[in-house]
Amino acid sequence: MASNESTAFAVNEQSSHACDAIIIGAGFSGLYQLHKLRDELGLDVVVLEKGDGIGGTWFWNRYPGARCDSESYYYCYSFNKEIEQEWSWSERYPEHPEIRKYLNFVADKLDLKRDIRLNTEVTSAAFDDDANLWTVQTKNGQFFSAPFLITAVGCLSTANVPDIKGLASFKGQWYHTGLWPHEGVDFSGKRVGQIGTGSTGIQTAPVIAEQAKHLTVFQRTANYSIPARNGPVTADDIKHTRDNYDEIWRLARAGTNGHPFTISTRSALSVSNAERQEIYEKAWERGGLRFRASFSDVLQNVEANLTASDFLRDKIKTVVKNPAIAEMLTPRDHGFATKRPPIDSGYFETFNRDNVLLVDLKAEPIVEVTANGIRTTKQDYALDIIVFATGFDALTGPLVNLNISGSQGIKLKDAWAAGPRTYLGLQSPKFPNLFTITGPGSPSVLCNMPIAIEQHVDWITNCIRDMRANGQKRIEANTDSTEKWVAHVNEAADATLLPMASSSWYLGANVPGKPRVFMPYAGGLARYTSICDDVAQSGYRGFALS
Ligand code: NA7
Repeated sequence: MASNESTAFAVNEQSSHACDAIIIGAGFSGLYQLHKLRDELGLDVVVLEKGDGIGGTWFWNRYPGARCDSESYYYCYSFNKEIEQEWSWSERYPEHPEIRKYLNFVADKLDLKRDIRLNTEVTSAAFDDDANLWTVQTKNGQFFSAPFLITAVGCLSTANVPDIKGLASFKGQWYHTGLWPHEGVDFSGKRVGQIGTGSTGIQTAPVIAEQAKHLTVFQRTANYSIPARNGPVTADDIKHTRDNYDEIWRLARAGTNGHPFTISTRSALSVSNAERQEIYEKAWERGGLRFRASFSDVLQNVEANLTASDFLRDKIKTVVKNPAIAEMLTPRDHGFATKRPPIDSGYFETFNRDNVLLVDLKAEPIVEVTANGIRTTKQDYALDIIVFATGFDALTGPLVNLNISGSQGIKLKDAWAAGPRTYLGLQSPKFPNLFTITGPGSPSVLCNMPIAIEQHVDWITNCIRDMRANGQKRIEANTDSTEKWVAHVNEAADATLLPMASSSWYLGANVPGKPRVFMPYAGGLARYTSICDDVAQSGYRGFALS
């Protein structure tokens, strides 16, 4: 017994690693943060990554049809001209393997992999007040310590598998889209049940329907969707983008959502019905998230929102042949874009197929999963495979699950029990020297992510650079600045229609028991960036530095 204990201790001692900064996660955020701290500040940095490859969100989300809703030419880094000029995307919306290929290309080009530890899952992180040091423990028994801890864990990385009675008794296979098997799933000849019709469910249903014998879609909340109009990127597109990257990035940073297009300055209510219809029609034909930018007030004014919602509801009727099914698919309980708007490739058309059935869970809730399928209050559906497209414990889930204890041992899960409390989404009081890239309270998921990530990473890097230049060892968000920021996040959300959608994951409503708090900052990326810059220029107002 004694010898076992001493052996275990020796292993831990041997595997403990001290460095200047620890980054958790090797997706878009972790890779860029590593590059900035290591190659610009010259720090000794380690990235700890749970997966056996890099890619973050895109390492895990490999479900059929998984692709990004931002367009490829701007779903990428903007910090390196060579990468910009050397890389070319093949499709308007990048599919998951191509995004991983891109991130591997970047990592190889910048020689990042030598500082990334794969298969290294963080199980806890604790702050030592006396030494101003974070110590991180991993599942394989390693310890890492550093003055700075930076989470780059993504906002949508904790799978939400609903706790449905009887799931363990199911004789078939079940999968969550966010934890998809790398070898893929063979749907041929299978009866598949898909639960969930968010962005993921809307992407995957058409692909599963083509491959499976039969698909039953279990829908709790009907959703709006805009056609993606995906297609190949041409040589002319690539040349045009490469020639115009400076302007593309300027536009992306100047906007609300980090997309390089401007939101119209006209109200939807300022034009005639005919003109409005024509504008929506053009946006529908062009496809993608840009539809939302057709007018200035789609997300600000209920009447304006209704014009967009009605337009999209009518489109469902024109696509879906069976009027009863079209009605089931028509969202009636929330306005367009008050929940994250999906974009699709043939979603509504899928319900015209003979091998696809739609089940309305509001009319017949799921009672249980049986050995042979799903039982609702009305009937049994025999299934071979269940696909959970049921989303994520968004924003807070990935952070709370790291089991973080801050100053005086306070746990992040307790500090955030009533909802996340951050200053600028970057730090939380009592968690000194811990930075949360795209944390709750920042624009994060309301943006094209790489642009939001770069803004955060640049700010964090500059902050650490300034601290080192000034001989400061500790930075901690003040409680009063945090309370004011939380109030401002609520105020920014309330100035939009976003809080209207009571089942939105922006509010945490998709996870039973999670506090209902609007989590991302809805004041827009440009405004947010200028607030962060101003805070830094003022000598980090709202933070305590020592
Ligand atoms: P979402 O958008 O959270 O969608 C999850 C879907 O699953 C949604 O339709 C939910 O219905 C449904 N859901 C969740 N729990 C259940 C249970 N218990 N029973 C039935 N249906 C359920 O996740 P996605 O993965 O689609 O998208 C996440 C983001 O990834 C997306 O917004 C983009 O930013 C990229 P609900 O609407 O809650 O009634």
